[in-house]
Amino acid sequence: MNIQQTRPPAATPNDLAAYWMPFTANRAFKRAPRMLAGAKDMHYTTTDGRKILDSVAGMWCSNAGHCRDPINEAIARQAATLDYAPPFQFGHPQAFELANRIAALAPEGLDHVFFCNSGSESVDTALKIALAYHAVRGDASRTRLIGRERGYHGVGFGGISVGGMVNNRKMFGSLLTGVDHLPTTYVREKQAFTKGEPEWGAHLADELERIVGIHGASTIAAVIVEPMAGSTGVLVSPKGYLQRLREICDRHGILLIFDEVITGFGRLGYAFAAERYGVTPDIITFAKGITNGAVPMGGALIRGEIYDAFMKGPDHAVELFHGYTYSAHPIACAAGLATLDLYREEKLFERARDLEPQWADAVMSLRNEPNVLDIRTVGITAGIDLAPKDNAPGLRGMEALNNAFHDHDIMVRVAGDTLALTPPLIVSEAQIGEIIEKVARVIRSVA
Ligand code: PXG
Repeated sequence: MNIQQTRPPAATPNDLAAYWMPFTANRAFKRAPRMLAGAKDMHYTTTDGRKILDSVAGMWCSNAGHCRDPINEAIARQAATLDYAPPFQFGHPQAFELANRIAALAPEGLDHVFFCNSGSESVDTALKIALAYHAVRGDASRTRLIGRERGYHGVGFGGISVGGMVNNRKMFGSLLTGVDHLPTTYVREKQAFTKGEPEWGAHLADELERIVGIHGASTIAAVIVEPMAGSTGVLVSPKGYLQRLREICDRHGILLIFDEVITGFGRLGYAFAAERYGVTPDIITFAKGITNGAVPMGGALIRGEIYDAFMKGPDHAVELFHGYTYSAHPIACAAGLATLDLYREEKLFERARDLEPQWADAVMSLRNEPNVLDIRTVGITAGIDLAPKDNAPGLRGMEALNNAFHDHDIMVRVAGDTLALTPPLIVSEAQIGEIIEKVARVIRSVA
């Protein structure tokens, strides 16, 4: 080992210039960095040794809490045994085992898994499979994709095309052609301060009929929605909305894709939100929680009939021209298997379900804090809309994130002026109390 390898890493790099940080106010960050050095269970530690309560599971990822030994040990074992295996024309046992395990958690019928490395890739994968499915069946005029206003489906060109958050779209050209958007399901006047699914709004799914009326069902390949729109600030599906989308899709031969990158693996109290809502889509995308965030991984769960439609033609021929160098990476698969074991052993999905009423009550207790315009909750999530400061949308949110970290030892997420709370599912009742107390102080600090 040379000297460089044995030297302990500097606590804080002294030059922050080279790293162009993603989705970050780079200049503000580099003036006052929020630097993380370690993590365990419900807490991060900072480079200056403070303990920060994690109220967001990293970024909706670490549902079992941080640095869990069984996951770390599985990663280390796998790295020492099979570090990399080419996924095209070769396999390794953990990939098949993990696919089986994920399919077993999914609603009946969703029994094939395509692996990739992120939520964005999982969305591109789902959209491409939807288009190709219609093509292999001789229905190649079905090319139109339908997303939703305020939807977030990652940052690939497919994902930003069907996504509906303007800042993620407006700088990037004409995007995919042939995309339409459903309206958002969120209307504050009708839904403010709802715990769980709002009563009002199922009829907004009928907008899909209107879109069919404009373009013709024979041109539409798929509809993609998040069962709970997370990134835009926790927008909960109204009661009956997803059922209605399913019915309309069925009527017109349109595939329904649920983007469960956030809602998968327990966030709403079930393995997938599809189960909570009793609605089975044709494709589910997942990422984040599959490895507890410890190794990048994403994927798409596919209905058997879709898979079967591709399994035609000569035996030696590749059936789908799609895949990634790191699809089903052995270390990600090992982390995924250990993560699913942990979720099962600690009954974390059930735990989330049991905690939901208490969580919702606790979060709603913030409704009289200054500038709170709305609070939404579902599963172990919450969105808290704060009034924007005059002429400076997003400033109050950024100040809240910053004050939370520097002054109140808690990590929160913000989307504009909306705070999002999504703690690891191991959160204790006492820690829920601590989150609420700290967030109340944060909200007051930006009053
Ligand atoms: N789909 C959904 C529904 C997501 O929430 C992605 C796709 C993309 O995943 P990748 O792995 O490519 O980032 C996401 C990502 C937030 C936040 O603050 C949410 C996400 C990413 C970053 C921030 O809520 N979700």
